[in-house]
Amino acid sequence: MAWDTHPLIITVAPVGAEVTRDNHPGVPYTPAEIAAASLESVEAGASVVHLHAREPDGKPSGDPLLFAEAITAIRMVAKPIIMVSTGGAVWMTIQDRTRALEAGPDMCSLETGSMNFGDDLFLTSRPDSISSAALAYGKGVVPEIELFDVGHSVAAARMLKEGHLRGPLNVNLVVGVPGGIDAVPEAIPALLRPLPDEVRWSVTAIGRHQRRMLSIAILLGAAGVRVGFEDNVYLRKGQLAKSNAELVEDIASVARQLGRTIATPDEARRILSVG
Ligand code: KMH
Ligand code: ZN
Repeated sequence: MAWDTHPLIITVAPVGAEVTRDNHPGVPYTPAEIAAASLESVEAGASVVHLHAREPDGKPSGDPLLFAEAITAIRMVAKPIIMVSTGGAVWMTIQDRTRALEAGPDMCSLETGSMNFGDDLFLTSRPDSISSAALAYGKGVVPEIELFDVGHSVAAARMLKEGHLRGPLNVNLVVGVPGGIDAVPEAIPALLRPLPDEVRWSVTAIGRHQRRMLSIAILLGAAGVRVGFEDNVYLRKGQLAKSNAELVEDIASVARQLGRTIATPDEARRILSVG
C-alpha cells in the first residue's frame, strides 16, 4: 500500500507512570482529569487513548476502579479506542499490571520482554507475557505489543508463531527509552525486521526525539504515532506544551503537511481490527 493511502492513527498517552507535576504542572492524575485530557485530545485528532491510572496523590496505580472511572467518563462523550497499560510501573507485579483488564478496555499494551528502564529494571518474563496475552484475549481485549528493543520483536514473532498472539499484530515501536533502542531512523526497520509484513505499526519516541521520529514514521507510512505527557511534555525545545491536546494538534498538523489524513475513531477501529 502506498505510504499516504491510509489515514494516520494518533494515540494520546496523557499520563504514564513516570511523569509528574514536577515535569509539567498539568499532568492529569484523577480519573476526571485523565478523561478531560483524553477527550480534548480526541477533539484534536486522537483516535486511541493509552491509559495509566494514578492515585489522587499521583502514585501510579493498577486499581481497575480508577481505570473504569476514566473510561466511563470518556465513553459518555466520545468513542475513541481505549487502551489500558499492562506495563504499569517498573515496581508493579504482573498481577497488578493486568488488573486494568477488568475495566473493560478495547485494547491493552503488552510487553514481550524485559529491559533496563533508566536506572530501573522493567521485567516481563516470557511466561508472564504469554499469560497476560491469554488473559487479554479471554476478555476480548486486543493487545498492542510494545517493542522497546529488537529482542522484544523476536519474542513477539515467536509468540505469534506459537499461537500465543493473534495476527495481524498491532505493534508500537518505542524508541529512546534509556535502556531500550535509541531514537534513530534505523531503529524503525530494525524493530520491524523480525516481524511478518502485515504488521500494523506505530511509533512512540521519548522526549526531544518525539517530533523528528514521528515525522519520519509518518513519511515511512506508519499506521500510527503516539504523543502525550507519558512520553514528552515539550512542544518545542524549552517550551512546555500547554496540554496533551496541543501535542496531538501539532503532530496532526505535521501529518497533514506531509500528505496524511487523520484517522477517526471508526477508521482506527477498522484499521486495527478492534470491534
Ligand atoms: N511505565 C513503563 C515501565 C506500557 O504502558 O505498556 C511501562 C509502560 C509501557 O508505560
Ligand atoms: Zn504506557
